Amino acid sequence: MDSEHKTTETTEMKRGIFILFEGADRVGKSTQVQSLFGHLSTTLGLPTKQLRFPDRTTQTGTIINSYLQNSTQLDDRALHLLFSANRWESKDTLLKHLNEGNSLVVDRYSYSGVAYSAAKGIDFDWCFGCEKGLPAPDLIFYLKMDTEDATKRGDYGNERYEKVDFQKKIKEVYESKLVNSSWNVINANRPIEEVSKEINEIVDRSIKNGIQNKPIQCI
Ligand code: DGP
Repeated sequence: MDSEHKTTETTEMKRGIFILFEGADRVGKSTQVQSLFGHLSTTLGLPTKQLRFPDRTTQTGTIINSYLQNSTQLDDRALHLLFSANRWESKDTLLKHLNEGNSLVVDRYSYSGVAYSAAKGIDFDWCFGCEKGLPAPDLIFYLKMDTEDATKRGDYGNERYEKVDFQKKIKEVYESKLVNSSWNVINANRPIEEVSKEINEIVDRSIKNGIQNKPIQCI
């Protein structure tokens, strides 16, 4: 066989996986994001990045942060659009990371936007409309916990939305209108390690089943 026809072994680069954590405040999302990041990057050796929304470092994020800390008043719809813009301005970065083979573990995204605004009484479809076209997650973990148990956790009550009645409404929107059979509902009212183990197993199984082989979808 001449050199032109020699077969060369190539390893095709796979795109990254977009994994999202959603849920009301203080249900343990940040801890689980951190834990899954460790599992993907260290245990599985996959290039992985950790992101969170709102991204408080951008210009929209600065206004959002000021609102969340009760320093700025804003119309509810204007605020919704700002949160949505905060995600849209990351769209190209998200796609770049995924296409370059980096998996993403993301703390909150479009569904938080819809749940928190719809819980204020804003029309659900209007809220959802702003998110249409953003890259869709491959896997969504919804951390489920009784509102009373979440409120007992440290630091609760410092930011604008951390009020029991409002958190109950958010939970209600998630569970009646957003969570569907494609989401992974995780009982977060258990020891951290038990929750992480269940999440890791779901992720491992999804990778084994070729979750990265399908094209990136849009919301
Ligand atoms: P976190 O950094 O995850 O603690 O989020 C800050 C707060 O902002 C938290 O109460 C959840 C809320 N939040 C996150 N995303 C959105 C959004 O898109 N819209 C609204 N209204 N609130 C959001």
